[in-house]
Amino acid sequence: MPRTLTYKILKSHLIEGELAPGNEIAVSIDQTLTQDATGTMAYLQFEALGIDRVRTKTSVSYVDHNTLQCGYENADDHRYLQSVASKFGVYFSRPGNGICHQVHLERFGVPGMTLLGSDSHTPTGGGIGMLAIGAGGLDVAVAMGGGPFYLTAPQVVGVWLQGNLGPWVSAKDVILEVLRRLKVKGGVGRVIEYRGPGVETLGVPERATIANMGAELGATSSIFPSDERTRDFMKLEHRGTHFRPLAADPDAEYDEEIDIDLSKLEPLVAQPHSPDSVIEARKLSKVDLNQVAIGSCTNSSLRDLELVARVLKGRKVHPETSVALAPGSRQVLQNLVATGAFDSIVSAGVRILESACGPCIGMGFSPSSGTASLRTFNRNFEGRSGTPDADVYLCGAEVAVASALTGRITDPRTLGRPPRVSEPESLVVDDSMILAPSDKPSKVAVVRGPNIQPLPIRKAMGPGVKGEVLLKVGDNITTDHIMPAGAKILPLRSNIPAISQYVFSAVDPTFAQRAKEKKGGLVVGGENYGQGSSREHAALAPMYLGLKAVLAKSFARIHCANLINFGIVPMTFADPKDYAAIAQGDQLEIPSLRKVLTKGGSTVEVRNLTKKRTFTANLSLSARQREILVAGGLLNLTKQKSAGK
Ligand code: MIC
Ligand code: SF4
Repeated sequence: MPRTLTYKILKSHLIEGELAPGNEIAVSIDQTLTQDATGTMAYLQFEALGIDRVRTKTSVSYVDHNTLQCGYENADDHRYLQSVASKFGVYFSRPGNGICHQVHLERFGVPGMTLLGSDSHTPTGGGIGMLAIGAGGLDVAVAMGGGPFYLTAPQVVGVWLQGNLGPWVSAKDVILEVLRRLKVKGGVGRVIEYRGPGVETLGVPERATIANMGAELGATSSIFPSDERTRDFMKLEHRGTHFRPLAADPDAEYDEEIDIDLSKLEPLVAQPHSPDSVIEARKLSKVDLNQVAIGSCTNSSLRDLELVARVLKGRKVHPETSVALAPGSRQVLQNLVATGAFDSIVSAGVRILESACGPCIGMGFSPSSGTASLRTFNRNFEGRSGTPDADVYLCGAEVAVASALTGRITDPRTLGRPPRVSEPESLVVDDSMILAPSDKPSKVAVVRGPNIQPLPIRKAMGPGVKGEVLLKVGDNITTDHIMPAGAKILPLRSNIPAISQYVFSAVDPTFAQRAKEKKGGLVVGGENYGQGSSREHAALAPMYLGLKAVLAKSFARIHCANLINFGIVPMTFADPKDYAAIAQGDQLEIPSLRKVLTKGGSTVEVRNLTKKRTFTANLSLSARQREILVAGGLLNLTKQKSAGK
């Protein structure tokens, strides 16, 4: 039977389940990655599993999010991560070495392998033909321990690319076009597979940009074939022996097909406050910019930054606009220095930031109040920049650099002929910031500073659920709404009691206090609840506050899995009209929830005691997920099983 590339890789890694869209399957994981903001929890969970060494082919721990050290917290985390990596067999990419996805692509990714990462942009690895998936830290911890990863076998969307990108049009415009068509929940339950003659016109960094931002579609992953361009990239990285060609069978069938003629695209921009609010750059020429930021795991490859440097050569950035640039990796930075491109960037008046996530996650460089910021990033959710009333626009390197010169959003085609950026003939490759794990693990002591607090664990589920609707929210609520990030809150990622004070703080600052006073309760959400990041803190911290269940119209994949992993029951409205009939403050009761879960029931009666009405909620859960919920979470279940109960 002809297969898509996605299903070829799934088949070669299948451990359990029937490989057909919609079924729960388990696959083996070859590689894992973690980053610091989700990694401390993932390694605490790994330690709790009681396994002495990782069992993957390669596991890497990156430090790229929490690099501002305005106190002991982040530095404590880094020391813990370095020591725990060394002890348990994990490579450690030191702070300053770059953003996990960029470095992983350069130094570790292998076509055809599976990669599970505790970050939603892990699918960047799809740029070299990996099946790379983002997940919560606990799922990654289990995979590090050699356990399988459970997922719903996806549908596969085939995106047929043809033609060549025109001058000043880039890979970012391809993914913005896909977002314009499919929207932020159009990829849920699906893998986006790129194919067609247009693929070979894109190099690996460009493919990685497209695969990266498939996360904004809610997709399980995105993937490109592995071909001669992949071979060139791997050779440049001195890893030619890891190359293998891979493609879908020519007559493979797709669940949906989309055609994109690259030559018809033009420079695009996503407007505030959603990555799918896409419009042509030329239509935004009246937007004055307080700042331009170039970087993030989406657009900070050597290709992008060489382009930026060539445009800036001999020019100055606009005096009213602050322009910052963060190279995706130290390798990118070293090569910019080697080619002289770095000089053009610095001479133009660009502020140079550390090679890390930085402003993408609100770690510095927040815009000034009520102004507009143009960023080559992937997310522009309200408040994520650190400035609640800022307008953040997203674009590729071409639009960003043109706008940096003029101080307003500018279609780069107005600059005349674009500079030529060809693939380099060789690269500076220096792995000295990647530390191999110890070969004497018993001698390594794990260092736990005061910022590393123990993991809270939930008790097994009671017979039913009763509680108040603590909050009712609308559609497309992001994990940035549920558990905000930024320079102030991120350093508390290893301290759940402390971070839980900020749950929903930007939506309703009284949430945490009320949840505690009421000893927990429920949250009601609209469509695509929990879109965005993989941060399990968006489940773990609400669990700590006593959240028992979330009733929504639909859920985003990773957040739904995280809720289950921490014993919070995700339920959907059988009739979306019932959403309207609930108000914040209503008392809900589901008396026999545990019984229904145990018996495999797919629906449950919910009583609204305040409104004196009853309605039906759906439980779309596998047998495994029900077991996890009844046990009060995956760690409890794993412990029970290993104790033979
Ligand atoms: C993000 O881009 O939102 C993050 C920060 O990288 C998150 C992970 C986190 O919250 O630590 C993600 O994308 O998963
Ligand atoms: Fe870092 Fe931003 Fe990429 Fe998340 S999206 S990994 S914060 S650069």
